[in-house]
Amino acid sequence: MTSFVLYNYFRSSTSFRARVAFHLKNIPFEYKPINLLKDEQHSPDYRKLNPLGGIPTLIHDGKIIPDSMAILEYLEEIHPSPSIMPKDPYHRARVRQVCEIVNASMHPYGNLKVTKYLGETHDYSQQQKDQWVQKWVMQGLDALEKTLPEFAGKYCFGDEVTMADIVLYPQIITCQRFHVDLSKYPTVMKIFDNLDKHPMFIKAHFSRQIDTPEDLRQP
Ligand SMILES: N[C@@H](CCC(=O)N[C@@H](CS)C(=O)NCC(=O)O)C(=O)O
Repeated sequence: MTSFVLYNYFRSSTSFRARVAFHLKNIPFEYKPINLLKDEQHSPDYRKLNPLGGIPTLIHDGKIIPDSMAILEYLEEIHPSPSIMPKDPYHRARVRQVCEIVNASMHPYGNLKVTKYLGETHDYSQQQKDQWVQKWVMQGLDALEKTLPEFAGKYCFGDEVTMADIVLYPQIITCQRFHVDLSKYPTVMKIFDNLDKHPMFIKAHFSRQIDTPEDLRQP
Protein backbone atom coordinates (compact mmCIF):
# COMPACT_ATOMS: atom_id res chain seq x y z
CA MET A 1 0.00 0.00 0.00
CA THR A 2 1.15 3.52 -0.84
CA SER A 3 2.37 5.54 2.15
CA PHE A 4 2.41 9.28 2.82
CA VAL A 5 4.46 10.74 5.65
CA LEU A 6 4.10 14.47 6.30
CA TYR A 7 6.73 16.30 8.33
CA ASN A 8 4.94 19.33 9.72
CA TYR A 9 4.17 21.48 12.75
CA PHE A 10 0.78 22.31 14.23
CA ARG A 11 1.16 26.09 14.00
CA SER A 12 2.89 26.42 10.64
CA SER A 13 0.76 27.94 7.90
CA THR A 14 2.61 26.08 5.15
CA SER A 15 2.00 22.81 7.04
CA PHE A 16 -1.70 23.66 7.22
CA ARG A 17 -1.77 23.90 3.42
CA ALA A 18 -0.55 20.33 3.04
CA ARG A 19 -2.74 18.93 5.85
CA VAL A 20 -5.95 20.41 4.50
CA ALA A 21 -5.20 19.15 0.98
CA PHE A 22 -4.83 15.61 2.37
CA HIS A 23 -8.14 15.95 4.22
CA LEU A 24 -9.99 17.45 1.24
CA LYS A 25 -8.79 14.62 -0.95
CA ASN A 26 -9.46 12.06 1.76
CA ILE A 27 -5.93 10.65 1.62
CA PRO A 28 -4.65 9.17 4.90
CA PHE A 29 -1.17 10.27 5.97
CA GLU A 30 1.23 9.81 8.86
CA TYR A 31 1.83 13.02 10.84
CA LYS A 32 5.47 13.50 11.88
CA PRO A 33 5.85 16.57 14.10
CA ILE A 34 8.86 18.85 13.64
CA ASN A 35 9.07 21.29 16.53
CA LEU A 36 10.16 24.65 15.12
CA LEU A 37 10.66 26.11 18.58
CA LYS A 38 13.22 23.37 19.31
CA ASP A 39 14.94 24.04 15.94
CA GLU A 40 14.22 20.49 14.78
CA GLN A 41 13.92 21.88 11.23
CA HIS A 42 17.67 22.48 11.32
CA SER A 43 18.70 18.99 12.43
CA PRO A 44 21.11 17.36 9.95
CA ASP A 45 18.66 14.50 9.31
CA TYR A 46 15.76 16.83 8.50
CA ARG A 47 18.01 19.08 6.38
CA LYS A 48 18.74 16.06 4.19
CA LEU A 49 15.01 16.01 3.37
CA ASN A 50 14.52 19.77 3.10
CA PRO A 51 17.72 21.71 2.34
CA LEU A 52 16.20 25.08 3.36
CA GLY A 53 15.14 23.73 6.74
CA GLY A 54 11.49 24.58 6.15
CA ILE A 55 8.35 22.58 6.70
CA PRO A 56 6.41 20.80 5.37
CA THR A 57 8.13 17.91 3.62
CA LEU A 58 6.23 14.96 2.20
CA ILE A 59 7.66 11.47 1.78
CA HIS A 60 5.58 9.42 -0.63
CA ASP A 61 6.72 5.82 -0.96
CA GLY A 62 10.30 6.93 -0.26
CA LYS A 63 10.16 9.90 -2.67
CA ILE A 64 10.95 13.27 -1.06
CA ILE A 65 8.80 16.32 -1.86
CA PRO A 66 9.79 19.45 0.08
CA ASP A 67 7.76 22.73 -0.02
CA SER A 68 4.03 23.14 0.37
CA MET A 69 3.26 24.40 -3.16
CA ALA A 70 5.09 21.44 -4.69
CA ILE A 71 3.14 19.13 -2.36
CA LEU A 72 -0.22 20.67 -3.34
CA GLU A 73 0.54 20.36 -7.06
CA TYR A 74 1.80 16.80 -6.58
CA LEU A 75 -1.30 15.67 -4.66
CA GLU A 76 -3.50 17.27 -7.31
CA GLU A 77 -1.67 15.39 -10.06
CA ILE A 78 -1.63 11.96 -8.45
CA HIS A 79 -5.09 12.29 -6.88
CA PRO A 80 -7.05 14.65 -9.15
CA SER A 81 -10.47 14.03 -7.63
CA PRO A 82 -11.83 15.90 -5.77
CA SER A 83 -9.91 18.67 -7.46
CA ILE A 84 -8.47 21.73 -5.74
CA MET A 85 -8.12 23.62 -9.03
CA PRO A 86 -10.82 25.09 -11.29
CA LYS A 87 -11.26 23.52 -14.74
CA ASP A 88 -10.87 26.71 -16.76
CA PRO A 89 -7.20 27.48 -17.64
CA TYR A 90 -7.68 31.22 -17.06
CA HIS A 91 -9.10 30.60 -13.60
CA ARG A 92 -6.30 28.14 -12.87
CA ALA A 93 -3.78 30.85 -13.75
CA ARG A 94 -5.53 33.33 -11.46
CA VAL A 95 -5.64 30.76 -8.61
CA ARG A 96 -1.87 30.41 -8.99
CA GLN A 97 -1.52 34.21 -8.99
CA VAL A 98 -3.42 34.43 -5.67
CA CYS A 99 -1.24 31.64 -4.26
CA GLU A 100 1.87 33.58 -5.32
CA ILE A 101 0.70 36.75 -3.60
CA VAL A 102 0.48 34.82 -0.34
CA ASN A 103 3.38 32.42 -0.80
CA ALA A 104 5.97 34.84 -2.15
CA SER A 105 4.83 38.27 -0.95
CA MET A 106 3.28 37.61 2.46
CA HIS A 107 4.35 34.37 4.11
CA PRO A 108 8.15 34.94 4.14
CA TYR A 109 7.94 38.19 6.14
CA GLY A 110 6.38 36.55 9.19
CA ASN A 111 8.48 33.40 9.01
CA LEU A 112 10.11 32.35 12.28
CA LYS A 113 13.68 32.66 10.99
CA VAL A 114 12.99 36.23 9.79
CA THR A 115 11.35 37.52 12.98
CA LYS A 116 13.97 35.68 15.07
CA TYR A 117 16.73 37.41 13.10
CA LEU A 118 15.11 40.81 13.66
CA GLY A 119 15.06 40.13 17.40
CA GLU A 120 18.57 38.70 17.67
CA THR A 121 20.37 41.03 15.24
CA HIS A 122 18.41 44.28 15.44
CA ASP A 123 16.99 43.91 18.93
CA TYR A 124 13.39 44.25 17.70
CA SER A 125 10.69 44.05 20.39
CA GLN A 126 7.54 42.01 19.72
CA GLN A 127 5.74 45.24 18.84
CA GLN A 128 8.40 46.17 16.28
CA LYS A 129 8.20 42.68 14.80
CA ASP A 130 4.42 43.08 14.51
CA GLN A 131 4.88 46.40 12.70
CA TRP A 132 7.44 44.89 10.31
CA VAL A 133 5.12 42.02 9.39
CA GLN A 134 2.09 44.34 9.13
CA LYS A 135 3.89 46.63 6.67
CA TRP A 136 4.60 43.82 4.20
CA VAL A 137 1.54 41.60 4.57
CA MET A 138 -0.81 44.56 4.15
CA GLN A 139 0.60 45.09 0.66
CA GLY A 140 -0.38 41.50 -0.10
CA LEU A 141 -3.81 41.96 1.51
CA ASP A 142 -4.38 45.10 -0.60
CA ALA A 143 -3.58 43.10 -3.74
CA LEU A 144 -5.89 40.25 -2.65
CA GLU A 145 -8.72 42.64 -1.90
CA LYS A 146 -8.36 44.11 -5.42
CA THR A 147 -8.11 40.68 -7.07
CA LEU A 148 -10.73 38.53 -5.37
CA PRO A 149 -14.06 40.41 -5.83
CA GLU A 150 -14.06 39.49 -9.55
CA PHE A 151 -13.91 35.75 -8.78
CA ALA A 152 -15.24 35.18 -5.28
CA GLY A 153 -18.34 33.25 -4.35
CA LYS A 154 -18.44 31.51 -1.03
CA TYR A 155 -14.70 30.95 -1.46
CA CYS A 156 -11.93 32.65 -3.50
CA PHE A 157 -13.03 31.20 -6.84
CA GLY A 158 -16.76 30.49 -6.78
CA ASP A 159 -18.20 28.00 -4.34
CA GLU A 160 -15.56 25.26 -4.57
CA VAL A 161 -12.42 25.19 -2.45
CA THR A 162 -9.26 25.72 -4.50
CA MET A 163 -5.56 26.05 -3.77
CA ALA A 164 -6.17 29.79 -3.36
CA ASP A 165 -8.33 29.12 -0.27
CA ILE A 166 -5.87 26.56 1.04
CA VAL A 167 -3.08 29.13 0.95
CA LEU A 168 -5.16 32.15 2.02
CA TYR A 169 -6.81 30.74 5.17
CA PRO A 170 -3.72 29.99 7.29
CA GLN A 171 -2.09 33.27 6.19
CA ILE A 172 -5.02 35.16 7.72
CA ILE A 173 -4.46 33.28 10.99
CA THR A 174 -0.83 34.42 10.84
CA CYS A 175 -2.01 38.00 10.20
CA GLN A 176 -4.19 37.77 13.32
CA ARG A 177 -1.17 36.63 15.35
CA PHE A 178 0.72 39.75 14.23
CA HIS A 179 -2.28 41.99 15.03
CA VAL A 180 -2.89 43.09 11.44
CA ASP A 181 -6.00 45.28 11.10
CA LEU A 182 -8.13 43.02 8.89
CA SER A 183 -11.22 45.24 8.91
CA LYS A 184 -10.06 46.91 5.67
CA TYR A 185 -10.36 43.64 3.74
CA PRO A 186 -14.07 42.68 3.60
CA THR A 187 -13.85 40.27 0.64
CA VAL A 188 -10.86 38.45 2.09
CA MET A 189 -12.51 38.21 5.50
CA LYS A 190 -15.86 37.00 4.12
CA ILE A 191 -13.99 34.14 2.43
CA PHE A 192 -11.99 33.48 5.59
CA ASP A 193 -15.18 33.28 7.68
CA ASN A 194 -16.70 30.78 5.24
CA LEU A 195 -13.55 28.66 5.22
CA ASP A 196 -13.48 28.75 9.01
CA LYS A 197 -16.70 26.70 8.99
CA HIS A 198 -15.50 24.13 6.45
CA PRO A 199 -15.12 20.71 8.15
CA MET A 200 -11.76 19.95 6.53
CA PHE A 201 -10.35 23.35 7.50
CA ILE A 202 -11.59 22.73 11.04
CA LYS A 203 -9.83 19.33 11.01
CA ALA A 204 -6.53 20.80 9.73
CA HIS A 205 -6.64 23.79 12.13
CA PHE A 206 -3.58 24.34 14.33
CA SER A 207 -5.62 23.86 17.50
CA ARG A 208 -6.45 20.21 16.70
CA GLN A 209 -3.17 18.52 15.81
CA ILE A 210 -1.28 15.81 17.69
CA ASP A 211 1.53 18.25 18.57
CA THR A 212 -0.78 21.13 19.62
CA PRO A 213 0.11 22.06 23.23
CA GLU A 214 -2.70 21.70 25.80
CA ASP A 215 -3.18 25.45 26.28
CA LEU A 216 -3.81 26.02 22.54
CA ARG A 217 -6.14 23.05 22.03
CA GLN A 218 -9.75 23.44 20.94
CA PRO A 219 -12.36 20.67 20.79
N1 LIG B 1 7.98 28.09 0.70
C1 LIG B 1 8.09 27.08 1.72
C2 LIG B 1 8.30 27.76 3.05
C3 LIG B 1 8.53 26.77 4.17
C4 LIG B 1 8.73 27.47 5.49
O1 LIG B 1 9.62 28.31 5.63
N2 LIG B 1 7.89 27.12 6.48
C5 LIG B 1 8.02 27.71 7.80
C6 LIG B 1 6.84 27.38 8.67
S1 LIG B 1 5.35 28.16 8.15
C7 LIG B 1 9.25 27.16 8.46
O2 LIG B 1 9.53 26.00 8.35
N3 LIG B 1 10.00 28.01 9.18
C8 LIG B 1 11.12 27.56 9.89
C9 LIG B 1 12.02 28.69 10.32
O3 LIG B 1 11.68 29.84 10.05
O4 LIG B 1 13.04 28.36 10.93
C10 LIG B 1 6.82 26.22 1.73
O5 LIG B 1 5.79 26.71 1.25
O6 LIG B 1 6.86 25.06 2.14
